[in-house]
Amino acid sequence: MNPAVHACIGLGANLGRPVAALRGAVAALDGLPDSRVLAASRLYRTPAWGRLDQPDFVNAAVLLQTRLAPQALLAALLGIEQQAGRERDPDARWGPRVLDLDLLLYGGQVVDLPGLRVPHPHLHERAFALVPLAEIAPAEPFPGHGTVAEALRAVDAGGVEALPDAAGTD
Ligand code: PH2
Ligand code: MG
Ligand code: MG
Repeated sequence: MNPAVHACIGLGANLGRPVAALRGAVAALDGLPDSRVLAASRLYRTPAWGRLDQPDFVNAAVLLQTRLAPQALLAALLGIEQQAGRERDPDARWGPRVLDLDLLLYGGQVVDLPGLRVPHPHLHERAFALVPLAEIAPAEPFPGHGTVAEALRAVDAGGVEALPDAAGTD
C-alpha cells in the first residue's frame, strides 16, 4: 500500500452556488477512499486572477491525508468536479466554473507527468490559493519555494478576504 502523505487541495468556484459547492467538496474529499480531511480553511472571496472579465471567486484549501497516488487522487478530484456539474470547455482556460479542485502539493514531492504537475505550476503566484493554504498548512514543504508560508510572503495578497463564518447562503 502507498504511504500516507499530506496532499494540499485548492478549491474554487465562481458560478452557481460557490459556497455550497465548496462545502460539498470538503465533504466529498473526506469521503474519498484511504483519505481523510485533516483541516479545511475558511472560505475566501478573491478577485479573479488570469482572466479578469468574470465574477469574483470563492476559494478555500484542504489538507488531506491520503494513501491515493497522485494520479489516482487527481482522477478522484475530477470525479468530484463532475458530480458538482462541472463541464469542461477546453477553450475556457482560467474561465468561470462551478467547482475547481486543484492538486497543489503532494507530500513535498515533485511530479511531472502529462496532465499532472505538482507543485501546481501557478501556486507560487496565486494569493487566492496560498492565503487559504497558509491558514491550515503554513509549514508544508513547497518544492522550489521553501514552505507555504515562505511562498505567501512573496505574493501580493490584496483583495483576498475571508468570508464571515456564518456565510450560509450564496
Ligand atoms: N481559478 C482559475 C483562474 N482564476 N481566480 C481566482 N481568484 N480563483 C480561482 O480559483 C481561479 C482564478 C483557474 O482555475
Ligand atoms: Mg484551478
Ligand atoms: Mg483545475
